[in-house]
Amino acid sequence: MNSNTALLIVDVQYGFMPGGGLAVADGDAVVPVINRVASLFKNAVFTQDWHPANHVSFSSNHPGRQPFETISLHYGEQILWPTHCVQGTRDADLHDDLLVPQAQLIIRKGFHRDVDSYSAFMEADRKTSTGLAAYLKARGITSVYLCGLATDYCVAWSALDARSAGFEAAVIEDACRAIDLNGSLQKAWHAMTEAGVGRITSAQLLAS
Ligand code: VGL
Ligand code: ZN
Repeated sequence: MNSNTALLIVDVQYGFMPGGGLAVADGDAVVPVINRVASLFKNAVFTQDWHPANHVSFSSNHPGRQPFETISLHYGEQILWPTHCVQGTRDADLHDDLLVPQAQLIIRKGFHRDVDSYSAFMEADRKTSTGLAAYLKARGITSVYLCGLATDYCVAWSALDARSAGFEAAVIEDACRAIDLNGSLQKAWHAMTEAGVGRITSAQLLAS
């Protein structure tokens, strides 16, 4: 992979693994796939969902509400999630078996109590930048490949924002797993296809 391409490894954390706070089915299956493709990339960035315990996205912080219900917040609709990836807990740790020593940046997101952030680039208020686009541009990156968890939330939102910020973007589909809530996976792929996000497998990448 040439030096203007980066791998964006989204939220490969215990909270999204089987047994985690917001478990994604088969979430741990992405780890060996990511390790295989990562060796192709000179540049890699991790994201880490990093919530305070009183975060607005947790149903536990809204008395009478259940996980996966939706509420209306100042920036729009918010899905209420089970408590996950609380700062400093094991649930928030990146998976121990990830082997990507060339990654030099970890973007932590969802830190602000009142705003969620699925995307690695922009918080859910659509105003607060994480700084990732400027970082990538400063390093001459023009194209990003995405992998991790979950396909239909943090991977998809990051891929869409990568396109909005002017990057080429492609999702490595077998290096992701989805939550798939009320058709969210199909909706996410539709939106990504419309936005010009590519779709590739790890086998295609490794053979290229
Ligand atoms: C995610 C829901 C809430 C994700 C993070 O990583 O896709 N989904 N927080
Ligand atoms: Zn989260």
